Amino acid sequence: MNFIDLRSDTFTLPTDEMRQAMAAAEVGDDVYGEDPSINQLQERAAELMGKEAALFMASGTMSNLVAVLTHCQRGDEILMGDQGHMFWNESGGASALAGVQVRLVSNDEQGRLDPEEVRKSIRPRGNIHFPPTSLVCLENTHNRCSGGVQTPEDTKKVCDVAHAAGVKVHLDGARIFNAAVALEVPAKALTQDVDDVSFCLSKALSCPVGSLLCGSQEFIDQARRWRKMVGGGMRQAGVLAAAGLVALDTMIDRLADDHANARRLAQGLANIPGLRLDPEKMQTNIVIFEVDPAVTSGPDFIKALLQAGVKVTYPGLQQIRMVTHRHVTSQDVEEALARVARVARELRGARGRG
Ligand code: TLP
Repeated sequence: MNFIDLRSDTFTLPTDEMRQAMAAAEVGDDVYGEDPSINQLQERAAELMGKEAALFMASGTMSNLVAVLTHCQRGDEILMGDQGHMFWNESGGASALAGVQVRLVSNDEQGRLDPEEVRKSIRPRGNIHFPPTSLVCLENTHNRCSGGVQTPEDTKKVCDVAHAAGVKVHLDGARIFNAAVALEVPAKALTQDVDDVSFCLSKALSCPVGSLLCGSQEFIDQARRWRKMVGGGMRQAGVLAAAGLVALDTMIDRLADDHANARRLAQGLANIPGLRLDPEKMQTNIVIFEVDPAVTSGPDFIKALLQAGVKVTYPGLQQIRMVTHRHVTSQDVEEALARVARVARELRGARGRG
């Protein structure tokens, strides 16, 4: 069976050009700051994000954790969206390892936070009963909100509220380039108001490993120690940076193809009875839809799709997520739609008979 793998853009494989660059990479000991390829990638990342400095990390999860460790003290409170990846998918690292209390504010359908709710949720320092708020975490694009994008204005509104209260803002920009391509703005327009941003090389950009944390020089100097503490100080990591440099040159503009495929996928899914989504709301490469419980349960739908050769994941009980990426062609999208339509029809038919 030829599977169509829509589980995640993390499944993208390194290109031949990346593999060649990795083999030829100039390397050194990065714990000593002496890996030339890592240094080049960090400079490039900082420049792209409009920040003073950057630090290479093993993963997006490590970048987000190190950002929290760097900005916060134990016993602080941090605010994040109730659909945030840092809340749902990072094993509770902020609480378990950084010792902060996580307070949730609502994400709207696009993954945005309401600046007024953020303002009201911030707790000041100086009252011994309160954990003081030290950080607000944003996410762009927003994974659990169907890859929704936040404009520079959306981001600025939250940053203005946070900064007025002396609170820092971290942006989980794992897919920041998807947002930049969708909005047709440079990535740094989306990061100019936040204090730091993390972005990933190992998602739609096709690298095997890697994420960059970017911020002020002072922030990055402190983050370097936290990264060492959590075991993220790597030695000849330049072999990984070499792939990252190729990715930044060759993998960003093509994200528009993934977005077009996701739009087509969403439109097709919306026409299948028993599936619910609004294709107009899909902005980047993540499509999330609901399965009508009258048709079947989400987990059973996933099993049936797998048997039909379509791999997907589930962000919620009746929800299915499909992610387009470099290995999914427009023909794959049509084939996936045909398979999904067949599975849904068969399940509806079986229900009808039952
Ligand atoms: N997301 C993964 C899963 O964890 C859900 C995926 O397949 O989408 N921030 C965001 C917004 C992410 O989507 C992810 C990964 C991360 C951080 C964590 O990155 P890694 O996997 O490199 O630790």
